[in-house]
Amino acid sequence: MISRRQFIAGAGLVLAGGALAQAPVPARLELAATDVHVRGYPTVEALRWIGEQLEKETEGRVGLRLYHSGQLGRESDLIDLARFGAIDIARVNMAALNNPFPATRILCLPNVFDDTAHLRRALDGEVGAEVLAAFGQRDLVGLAFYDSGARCFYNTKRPIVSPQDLHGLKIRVPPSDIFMSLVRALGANPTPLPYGEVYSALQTHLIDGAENNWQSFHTTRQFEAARYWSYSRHSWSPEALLLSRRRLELLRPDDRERLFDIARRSVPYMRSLWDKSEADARDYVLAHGVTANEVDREAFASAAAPVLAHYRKDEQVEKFYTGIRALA
Ligand code: GTR
Repeated sequence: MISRRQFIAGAGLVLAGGALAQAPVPARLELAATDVHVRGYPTVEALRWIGEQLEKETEGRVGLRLYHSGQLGRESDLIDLARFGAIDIARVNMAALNNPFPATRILCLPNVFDDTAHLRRALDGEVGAEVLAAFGQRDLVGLAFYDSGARCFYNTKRPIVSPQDLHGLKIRVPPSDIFMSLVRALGANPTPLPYGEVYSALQTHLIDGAENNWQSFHTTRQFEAARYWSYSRHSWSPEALLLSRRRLELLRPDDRERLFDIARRSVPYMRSLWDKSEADARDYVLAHGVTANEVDREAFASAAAPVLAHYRKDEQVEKFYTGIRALA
């Protein structure tokens, strides 16, 4: 398998070549796509599907090479690699985009979405379109959103029923100021760590817990160490599929349109995989000894309210918030 360093060195050559040549369009272009998840995870399978459709619909002019399982590094680095054209497609979570792309913040904040159907209506509507367009400000093209379910807390110590139960616990968060403030507002100590390090951090007790969806909890095997899952549903932070604008320019105009269209069509495919795998992941971990409990939803909502109130002082966040709540 190619190492991350070899890949990036190679990409440098491609970029240098691309800068010199400025088109002509190559006879075949293989797009490098990245994901931190393992084979079989819905986002990875959606990328694989995109690759198959691209091969077919461009008659082999465009293909996709998939680097899954975080082979090319952590999400915050992948975003930069895509911006500079060293990779073509990055599938990353909105949390990793919150700091550089303020338009994404509304999608991670607490007390915004009621359920998956509500989230999907917002992503498919005007707010979704505006957030996708905002990626254009920094050399990216927003291709699509994917679901990521409700994020919930899990830990090695005890069931979390009210925010008080989180007090004193070290909880891993993704690289986002929103997640840092949210976990702090709920009374725990936020510890930012890359996704790939969470399993061993739980095993070695560097952290007491983390928060994520059922599928991530299952496929990373974090459930072997963290035996308490608590249904806090504190964020619905979805996934983004981002394309490097530099690399887009290497595609024939009709193939660009094909790629946009295939990415759009991958959304219902991904959603069907997501809906099925959510229940499977939950059943699997519960059958393997994890206990799940409902939380005091009102106590969580009121402890998280100051975080939302703080971000709503921003005009764009407020506009998006009003638009999303109108779809509730
Ligand atoms: C998952 C998401 C990943 C990654 C991870 C994390 O839900 O699918 O892309 O962002 O969360 O917490 O780092």
